[in-house]
Amino acid sequence: EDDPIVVVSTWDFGKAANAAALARLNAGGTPLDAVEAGARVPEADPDNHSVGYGGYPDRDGHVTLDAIIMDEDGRVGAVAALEDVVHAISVARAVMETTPHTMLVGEGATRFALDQGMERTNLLTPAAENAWRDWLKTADYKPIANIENRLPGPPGSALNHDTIGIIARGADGHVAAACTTSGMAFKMRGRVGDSPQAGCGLFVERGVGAAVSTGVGEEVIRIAGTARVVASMRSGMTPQVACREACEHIARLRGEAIKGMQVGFLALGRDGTVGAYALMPGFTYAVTRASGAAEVLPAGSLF
Ligand code: SD4
Repeated sequence: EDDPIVVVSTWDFGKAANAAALARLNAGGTPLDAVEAGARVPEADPDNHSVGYGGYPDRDGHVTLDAIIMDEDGRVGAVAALEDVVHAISVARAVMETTPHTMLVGEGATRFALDQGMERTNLLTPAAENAWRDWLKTADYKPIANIENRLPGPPGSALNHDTIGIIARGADGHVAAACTTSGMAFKMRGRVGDSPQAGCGLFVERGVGAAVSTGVGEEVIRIAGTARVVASMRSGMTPQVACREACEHIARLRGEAIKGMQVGFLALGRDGTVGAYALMPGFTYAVTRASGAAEVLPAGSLF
């Protein structure tokens, strides 16, 4: 764990994102460059139905993206309910670097992205549109993360995807994080989840570390989940114990209401220690060290 360079991210598909992030670090990029490069991988992947291009739409058929990027100097930029632009994370970064604000939403966010020279793209792929039309037959919204797992496709197939949260630590020990998603499939129009909100989808604090979250955003927002995980680490908990504590708090607070819902936290401590925990089994995360050696690990779970 004394190797300062490490990239961690949520879910199996985080491995490809980590590789892109590590390549940026190795090419002299900052941790911010690295997490942006990593987040762009699933954003561009049409087979990932909960991030970027190919994401499942809201119930009115619009793909809307939420993303945030943050570093340990308290620099933060985010977009919510962004439409027609693939790389929400790069729009978030531009918000951080070129505006006096921390978040732009909806039409204003799209206009800003186009002004920045980004391309307008229809994000709704035929596969995602078909899934939406199928869903419309019942229009039964179950706010269950990994809702796409219940659609045809074996577990671990391209359908088995979710929001990405990614944390990178560079050679100098500095940390940055990013989180990007198309949110819960078939959400109400205008719904914004945890992902683009600082302290919910991610949080970074100098000298402490960082945390990211995935799963049913409403449950993360109720406890300002990643702000809590990082605060717990600040007061001495290991990343693993801090992630577990946040899950326990959700369970305590919500009882029966969270039955069948998934929330997962992933955290990186100051010393490079990685920890993760989830409400339900099935949450995995990818850890990539400087050598390029990558592993995908299952997180512990409360239930
Ligand atoms: C959200 N946390 O919008 C995200 C969803 C997610 O698809 O993690 N999965 O609530």
